[in-house]
Amino acid sequence: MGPVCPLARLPVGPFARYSVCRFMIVPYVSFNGLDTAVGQLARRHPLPAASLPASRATKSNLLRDRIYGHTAYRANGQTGQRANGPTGKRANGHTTPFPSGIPHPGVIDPPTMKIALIASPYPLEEAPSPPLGLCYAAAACEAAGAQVIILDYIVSQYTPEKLAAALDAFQPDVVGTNSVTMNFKGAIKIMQDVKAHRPEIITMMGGPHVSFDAPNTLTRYPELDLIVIGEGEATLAELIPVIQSRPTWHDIRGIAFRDKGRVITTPSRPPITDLGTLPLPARHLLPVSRYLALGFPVSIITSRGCPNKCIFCQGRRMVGHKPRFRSAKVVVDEIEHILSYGFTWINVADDLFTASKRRVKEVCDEILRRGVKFVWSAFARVNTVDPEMLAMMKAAGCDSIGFGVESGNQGILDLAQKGITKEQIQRAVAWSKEAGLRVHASFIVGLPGESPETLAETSAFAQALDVDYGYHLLSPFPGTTIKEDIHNYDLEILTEDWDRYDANQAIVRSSRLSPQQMDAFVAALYQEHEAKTREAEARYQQGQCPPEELIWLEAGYRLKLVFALLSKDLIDGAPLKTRDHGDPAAALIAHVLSATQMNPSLVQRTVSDLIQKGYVKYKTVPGGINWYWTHNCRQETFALAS
Ligand code: B12
Ligand code: SF4
Repeated sequence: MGPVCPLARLPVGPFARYSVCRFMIVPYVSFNGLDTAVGQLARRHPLPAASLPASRATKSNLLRDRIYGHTAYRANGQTGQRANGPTGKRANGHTTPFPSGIPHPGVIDPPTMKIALIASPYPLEEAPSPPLGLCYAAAACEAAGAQVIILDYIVSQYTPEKLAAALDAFQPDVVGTNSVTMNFKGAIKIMQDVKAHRPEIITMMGGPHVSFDAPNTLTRYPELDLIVIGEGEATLAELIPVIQSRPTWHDIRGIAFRDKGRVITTPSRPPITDLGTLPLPARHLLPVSRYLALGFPVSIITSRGCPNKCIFCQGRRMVGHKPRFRSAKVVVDEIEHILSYGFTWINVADDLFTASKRRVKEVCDEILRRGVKFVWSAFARVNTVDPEMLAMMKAAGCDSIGFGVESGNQGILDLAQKGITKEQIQRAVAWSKEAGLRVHASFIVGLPGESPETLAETSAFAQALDVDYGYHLLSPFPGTTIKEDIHNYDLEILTEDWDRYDANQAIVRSSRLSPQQMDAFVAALYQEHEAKTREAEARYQQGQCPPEELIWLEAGYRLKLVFALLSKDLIDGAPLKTRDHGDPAAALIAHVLSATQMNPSLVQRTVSDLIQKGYVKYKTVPGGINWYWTHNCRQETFALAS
């Protein structure tokens, strides 16, 4: 499998970009024609042909805080309960506060520690989906006895004012966030806003970017108190109970912080050996309805670790070289848990799901034994699959598989220590097709050895594979071999502006290739597609699209519209007046239409669909109505224990 999680070129304008994310198979458009793609999303989220009646606002006695604008709430605080998961047991799936096997000095009981975790924004082009690592971190904090909320600014608008209101309402002791490199600057800005508003709050970060840039980050950003390096659960289990006593930080492995102006990095922590001891990711804290409305698949991790040594990969450094597997039972328990929220599409995002054939068989058998019906995709390495494995996956509901192919030039594959051959790529693709799987291939442009000739070779190879494919541009992330040993590779890194580390623009140059040449190569692939998109859009405007094309176009427009509703807080606005429109749904539709200026029929059908599915509801307030996003299918609003 391969990183630079490349990909993700999503249709946005409506389909300026297309995608095959190495880490998630997202709605994409086949480069071989207009026939697919976003249509994949469309089939899962068909738009109704006509508008549906608005659902009634349900009675709520919750005190609403302005956290997601209007949709997060303080409630059940009187009881001091923690939020329960759908099973009624502890939300993390454990009946005891501590997963066994993780060292921990104690829990905070009764829970007095309050932790707000922030999901930092990133763009639609990167396929926003429930933040898995943050949910694992949240579950670990809950297991340590803290009261936790997630403030999700991936699917709601971030403003410092909203943050301040949320902090005032919840009064957290600790605020944490994470980021990849490309959205680090946005994430650290939020930490700065936290400190500016309430200097007494302890701020912390985790995740792949800061794990490999900790001293630099702490030196440059005094507003950040502490960084959790690498895998977070075991560290958080020890840290959270003592986090307010700074001298004890020296004794916690796997963190970095400042002490008297010096950055201290404590000894590293070995990987967690038994993943079965971990609490389930705390998805009950997420604004699930918003993610359902958006419609991307939910990621699950069934294992951690990868023995390979691809030089561009940061993931392998995060998770260690030894694959560690969760049991098939626990994996399918989590799958059922995810499906119980209404999701129907899961992305198995392991670094190397196909590392063990026996294990793949166990997971597939367990899915089939329980009769769990859902569609899923997975990433794989071409030299770890065989026809039998692929057939098992298909039988268990897998419909697509993503391969990190990286290059069509064998010399580049070897230099990148990818450990695969072109023959293995061709064979794996052929087997996958025979098994009935849709295949996605992800390439990296700008690896060591790249030249105009190798680019031409890659282009020909990619086309000959006859699969959906996409290019990403090399992004030498902190912690990767390629960044650390850049001088060995005839490459020069042109910027440390982390905003530009999105793998969608060239930020390296070699003696044989300029960044402009790399960008032009990638752009050429998309230009052809953009031309086709423009033609389709013209037909759409004239009402002349064939049915498949219409589905495809509308899925892209719907995605844009829903993301606008979320990221601009268009639903959670000021109270709407109904008197001019008669009914609440009409008032909302009129409001969205005027805010987005999008096609009236599409707006009407999309908004009606969101209402009909219960993702948005309204309540009557003096002078009008308030529309809001529900929390999930069980909890209309998000209850915070106080
Ligand atoms: C699944 C995945 C995705 C999925 C789903 C992400 C999601 N919704 O959660 C999708 C496809 C959407 C995706 C998209 C992208 N991804 Co991605 N992705 C991954 C992958 C394979 C697994 C991540 C994961 O969930 N791991 C499991 C959890 C448990 O681990 P974790 O996230 O690291 O979290 C742990 C710790 O970091 C820590 N922690 C996490 N959060 C917090 C917060 C606090 C406060 C604390 C204390 C601790 C803490 O505790 C957690 C539990 O141990 C990784 C590879 C990898 N192995 O890391 C790449 C990876 C993270 N992705 C990467 C990239 C680049 C991207 C994209 C930019 C795509 C692109 N253009 O290339 C986008 C950006 C989207 C975004 N902002 O996240 C890079 C990041 C490199 C970097 N430094 O930027 C990685 C490392 C792959 C690589 N290239 O090596 N990705
Ligand atoms: S090291 Fe492993 S996870 Fe990283 S790209 Fe290579 S095979 Fe994939």
